[in-house]
Amino acid sequence: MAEEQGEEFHLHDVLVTFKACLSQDNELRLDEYLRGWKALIKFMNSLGTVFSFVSTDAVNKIGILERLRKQSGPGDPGSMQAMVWAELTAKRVNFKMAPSTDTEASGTRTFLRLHRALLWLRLFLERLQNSAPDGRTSIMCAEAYKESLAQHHPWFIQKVASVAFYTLPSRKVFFEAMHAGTDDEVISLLQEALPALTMVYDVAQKFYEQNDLLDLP
Ligand code: 1PX
Repeated sequence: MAEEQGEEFHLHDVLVTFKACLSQDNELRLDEYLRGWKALIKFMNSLGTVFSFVSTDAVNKIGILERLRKQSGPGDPGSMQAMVWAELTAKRVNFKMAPSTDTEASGTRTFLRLHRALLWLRLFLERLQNSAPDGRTSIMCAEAYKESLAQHHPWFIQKVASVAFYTLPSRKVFFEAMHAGTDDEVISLLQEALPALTMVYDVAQKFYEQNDLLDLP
């Protein structure tokens, strides 16, 4: 389990947490997954308030999943797969309509929103890792967004997001904010973090695909 170091974001914490997400038989541990997301939000918040509309939604979704975790019984294995099966069995997953309140939202559709965002993160970090010192984070972020989350967002959110990307700090500031040492050290940590993120993403993607859950409203 990652011991978070004070209030500062450390890229290493995220790596450790996402590495701990999968059990040997590929059960995705929700508590670790949510801990990883919380560290990422901490990072995003350290970049400034322009991103508050993004972090408010992500924090809200983490909150929904945490509440469901607290409500689960003592025999619950705490995995994403167990949560989804339990909700499908109890007919708690709405295949037709988006929830009108947070309490109505199933864990299954809420997890899917974070899962889609994890693809954005993966594509963004891949670009960051391969970028030249003068690479523009706003472009990397926008390209990654276009290939992932944008496909699920309505037009006006896409517009707001595309404006917000221009306010992103430079690659240099980004690297410093990760608190992982020199540029080369940040890059080698990213090289280690990406396969861990990818494994977590792939396990969830396959599970949602096999169970026809990728388009939940
Ligand atoms: C080491 C680098 C770390 C960078 C960490 C950044 C963390 C990013 C977290 C992004 C979380 C986004 C969650 C979005 C979930 C979502 O798609 N929600 C929408 C749909 O929800 P609904 O319940 O209605 O079906 C909702 O409409 C969301 C709106 C908020 C806008 C989302 C714009 C996403 C842009 C992502 C890029 C973030 C750039 C941060 C750079 C650090």
